[in-house]
Amino acid sequence: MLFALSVIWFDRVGAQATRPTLISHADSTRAIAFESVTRQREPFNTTVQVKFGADSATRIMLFAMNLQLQPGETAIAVTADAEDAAHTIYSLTVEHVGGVPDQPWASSLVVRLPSNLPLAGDVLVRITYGGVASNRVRVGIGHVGDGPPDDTGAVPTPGLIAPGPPTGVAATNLNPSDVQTILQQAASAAAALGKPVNIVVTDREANVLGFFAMAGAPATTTVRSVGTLGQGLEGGVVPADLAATAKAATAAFFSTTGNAFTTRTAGFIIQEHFPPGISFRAGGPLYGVQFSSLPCGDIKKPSARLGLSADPGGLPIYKNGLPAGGIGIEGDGLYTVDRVPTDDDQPFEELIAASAIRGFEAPPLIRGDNILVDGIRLPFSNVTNPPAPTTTASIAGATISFGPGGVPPDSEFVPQVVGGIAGEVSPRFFPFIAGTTPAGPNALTASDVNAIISHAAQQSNITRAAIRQPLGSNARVSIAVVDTAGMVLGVFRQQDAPVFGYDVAVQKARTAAFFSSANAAPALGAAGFGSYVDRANADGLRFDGAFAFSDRAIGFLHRPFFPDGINDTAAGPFSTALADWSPFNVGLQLDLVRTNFLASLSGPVASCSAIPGLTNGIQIFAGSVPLYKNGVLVGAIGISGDGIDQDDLIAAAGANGFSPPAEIRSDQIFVRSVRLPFVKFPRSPNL
Ligand SMILES: [Ca+2]
Ligand SMILES: [Ca+2]
Repeated sequence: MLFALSVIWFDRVGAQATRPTLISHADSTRAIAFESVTRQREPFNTTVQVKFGADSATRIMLFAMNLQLQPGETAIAVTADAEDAAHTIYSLTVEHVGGVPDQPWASSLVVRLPSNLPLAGDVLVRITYGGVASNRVRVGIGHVGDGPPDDTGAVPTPGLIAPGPPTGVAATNLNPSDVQTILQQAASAAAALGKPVNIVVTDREANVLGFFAMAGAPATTTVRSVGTLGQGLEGGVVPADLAATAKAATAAFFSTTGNAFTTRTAGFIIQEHFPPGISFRAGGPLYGVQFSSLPCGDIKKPSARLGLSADPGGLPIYKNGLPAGGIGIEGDGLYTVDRVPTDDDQPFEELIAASAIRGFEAPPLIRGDNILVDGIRLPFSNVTNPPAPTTTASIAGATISFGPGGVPPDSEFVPQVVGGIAGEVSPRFFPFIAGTTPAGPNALTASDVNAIISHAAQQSNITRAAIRQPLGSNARVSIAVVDTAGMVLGVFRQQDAPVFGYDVAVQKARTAAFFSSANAAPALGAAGFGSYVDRANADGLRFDGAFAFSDRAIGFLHRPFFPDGINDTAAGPFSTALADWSPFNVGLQLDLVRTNFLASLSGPVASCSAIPGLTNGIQIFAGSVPLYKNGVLVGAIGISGDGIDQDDLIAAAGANGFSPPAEIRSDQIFVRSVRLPFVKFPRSPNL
């Protein structure tokens, strides 16, 4: 399959022609190593969550130079061992030795970890071939770090070209035949129901892999839920294929190896109460996420086309238990959100989507309906076991998009370790850079940015995840740092963090930086949003740089109730009044991006917002704090991925040393006799 190829320098000093050399990272003796099936990076457990073979032992893939088996030899000719901190030597079984496509100088090895290997941190691993032992490289077992010291004189042994994970760099593990099967199953189900629909299959990152518009499928769909027709996006008509793509992308973006969510799940967590329809409950934990990954933004490319969707009929696709993408069905002419979660309605779009992914279902343990938030079970799909359609419909004319030879799209993300934590970065936002606004000695340096993101990642690595199975997993988030002008200084995505958080983390950071700056009120006024400033002023809020606003505070001011969730109160100053309100008519967040978002449906635009620094819009659920240096606002950190209280905690950990003075935090402000929040942490947050 695919290999991520990044050119790095190979120092041959110390490498002898006949001695096998295990490949390490360029700057350490840590092995380039992947779990052999899931392609996840260290740390490794000795058993795998998903059993693929006859036993559940973990296999890891290592890479070597100067290892060339003779004709007739098999993997048995190579042995391997590992030494732990107690200096106990464990024998590892070498199960496979193979080549690396296009890299004749390199070999790949699959070794099985013994079940009695302690989960106590690093071990030193070596291989032996023909009686000659290799160098020893570090592999994290249980966690990264600790373990025995490096061997005397050990140096990094990077390859000429470092092999990436063999499939981890593709944005899906689906192949063209899989996509054909899914489209076929969708069309057959739709034909059996007599409902011609638009069918879209995307990979994990919203690249369209398959599209089929059945004869007679509606070309458009109308945005409508509640509130006042004509306001916000209510009553807007949008292309149905974009709606189907948004639904597929939403399911794909929300789903990971630890949780599988659908557009029905999305609709459940964005409404004015959580759970929807229950009075005197605060807004949904992801209130506002529908306006992220927008086509007018600068972060998530490709976008979710219409932002994230809450219209049932978008389901995640899994292959071999791993997240592979999403399917979206649109054909009822209505793009909406389910306002009544209790009636077990089964719209035909959801029936068709469920039928389409037979054989590609999410593992039951991680489905949304096995995940509880604040004790509330999330919905997954109201159609769980669709029957096989009685007809087989033609999909002549369907588009299936793969590269030559059926190669799937590359992931935007490449592996990177930051602060000792395995994750991924986009080359667009890595290496981390220094801030330029403010200029001068207070600007965040690249080293500051690295420290902030590292500290956040290290906290996330020990934080109990809110929405991830099995219970006891650590959080996986995207971490973004911006300067006060909203320029992205770095984004780091932990391994398997949900993709939606990539755009949202930047939105959250930009929101905290913007509303904490002296520029906020003037910029809103100049862009035509003075009415929101006036409403905030009437509540005693200035947005003149005197106070530090987190996204939790801004979100609290952006609900159709104030305080959040308390019925029979007036809306917050940034929100639409409840009588007019809907998830498609929320107030300032949508108004900031509405014009450019609609324009972007017919062609590229430079930014979602007329306000500089809010290029991908703002976000209004918790998970960011502004950053200060010597008492001066220098930017913000935004976190998204694994529960909003967790996001707050991880943001605060990243901001440690760059926190606002306590007396200017938003929790020092009272609005209508209610104290604004700043951050809220989970109870017993650490594993
Ligand atoms: Ca629909
Ligand atoms: Ca319903």
